[in-house]
Amino acid sequence: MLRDRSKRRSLDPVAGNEFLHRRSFLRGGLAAAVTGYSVVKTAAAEPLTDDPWSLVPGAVTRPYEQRSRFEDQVARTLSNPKGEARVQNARTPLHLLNGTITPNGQHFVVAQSGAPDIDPERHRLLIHGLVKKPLIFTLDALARYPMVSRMSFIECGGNSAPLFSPQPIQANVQGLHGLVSCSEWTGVLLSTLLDETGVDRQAKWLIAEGADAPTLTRSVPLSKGLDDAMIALYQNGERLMPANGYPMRLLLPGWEGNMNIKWLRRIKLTDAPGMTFPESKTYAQILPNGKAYQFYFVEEVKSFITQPSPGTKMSGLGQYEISGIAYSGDGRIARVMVSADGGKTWAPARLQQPVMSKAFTRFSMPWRWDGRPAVLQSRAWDDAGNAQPTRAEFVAQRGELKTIPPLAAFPNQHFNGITSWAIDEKGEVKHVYA
Ligand SMILES: Nc1nc2c(c(=O)[nH]1)N[C@H]1C(S)=C(S)[C@@H](COP(=O)(O)O)O[C@H]1N2
Ligand SMILES: [Mo]
Repeated sequence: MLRDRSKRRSLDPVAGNEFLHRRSFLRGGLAAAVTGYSVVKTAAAEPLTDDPWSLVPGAVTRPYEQRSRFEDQVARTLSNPKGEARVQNARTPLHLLNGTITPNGQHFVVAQSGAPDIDPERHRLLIHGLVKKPLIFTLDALARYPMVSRMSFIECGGNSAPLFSPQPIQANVQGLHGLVSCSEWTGVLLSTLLDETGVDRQAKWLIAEGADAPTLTRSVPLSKGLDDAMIALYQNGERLMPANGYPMRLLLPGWEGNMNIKWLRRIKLTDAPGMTFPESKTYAQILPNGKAYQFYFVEEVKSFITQPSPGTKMSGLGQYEISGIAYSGDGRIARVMVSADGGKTWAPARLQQPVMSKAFTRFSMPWRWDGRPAVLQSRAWDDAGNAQPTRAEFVAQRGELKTIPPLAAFPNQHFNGITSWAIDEKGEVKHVYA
C-alpha cells in the first residue's frame, strides 16, 4: 500500500529542534531511515557468549532485598556527611532515577536535628485546642480508621534555590533540584480524626508539632486540614523511613515541605496562626517591593529535564530520549513543552500516564543530537491554568541574589522558573541561564 505524503512528512524531525515524532518509532527502522545515526550495533558483530554468572547458582534471596552492588553510586548527597549536629539535608539523585516514584532509601531529607529514634508503642498523637473533645491516638488506634493511599510529591520550599544566584551555579540535578521526591503515602485523613474530635466553630488554623528535639511547629489553615491532609503511616507500602517521620507524619499534598511535620505528636486547633519561629523567620522573606512573603503554601508548577543533564556526558551523535519530571501543588500537569534551541521553538512532550494531581509526572521527547551546541529546556502548565515562568520572569517578581553564596546557604524559597542545560560540541552538559 502506498503511503500518502502527509504521513511520510511526520517522520521528519520538528524544524529547528531536531525533535522526532514518536510515531516514527512505532513504524521501526527509525535509526537508519530518519536520524542517520544508529545507537546500536548489528547483532552479527557481537554474538552472545556465556558469562561466568550464567554458569553457577545465583545468590540466596535475603529477607529484605538490597539492590545490585553495581548501583552503589546512585545515592543521596549529604550536607553534613560526618554527622555534624545542625540542619541535615540529603538530596535525591533525580538524574539517576526514572519513573515517578522515589525509592524510600532515596527520598530527600531535611531534618533540623536528625531523626529521633521513636518507639512506636510509646508514641502518641494528641489533637486538642478548639475541638469538642481532645483525643490521644496510639498507632494501634489509628490503624482501625479507614485508610487512604495517594501519590504525592514533597518539596522543600528551599529546593532549586541555587537558581536565585546571579550566575548559573554548576551543579547537577541532584544539587540544584534534589530536595523533592514523590511517594505513595498511606494513612488516615486528618478530616476523619477531626470528625471524631469535633471542631469548634472558632477554629481557623491548626498548629502541628513534631516530636524531634527542635519540635518544629507550623500553622496550617484548617481548610487544608479538612481537605486532603493525611496522617501518613506508610511510604511506598512500608512504614515510613525514620528520617521521613516514622512512625507518623503530616502530609499536606502540594504544600511546602516544612509544613509536612514529621514525627507528628500534636495538632492544636486555634483561631489564628501561631506565628512560630520557623514561619516568622526562616519561611518569611522580603520581596524586591519590600513586602514580606509569608504564608505561601503551594509548591508552584515546575519541571526540569533529568536526562540528559549536567554530569551525564553525551555518548555520541544520534538518537536520545529527553526525559524529566513535572509537578504542581495546584493540581495535575496539563502540558509540558520542551525546547532544544534555548526556547526559540517548542514541541509538546509525551506525559507518562496516569497523570495524578500533586504528584510527579514523567515527560519525554525523542531527540536527535546532531553534534551542534543545543540548549535544552522544559516548561510545564497545570490544570489550574498556571504556567511555569521563565527564569527572567521569575526573578523580576521574586528577586535574585547580588552575590553567589555557597550552594547550601540560599535563604530564598520557591524557585520554579525554567532550567536550561547547554550541550556543547564535545557533549558536555552545563547549567546556563537562557
Ligand atoms: N518535626 C519535623 N518535621 C519536619 C522537619 C523537621 O526538621 N522536623 N523538616 C521539615 C522540612 S524543612 C521539610 S522540607 C520536610 C522534608 O520532608 P522529608 O525529610 O521527609 O523529605 O519535612 C519537614 N518536617
Ligand atoms: Mo524544607
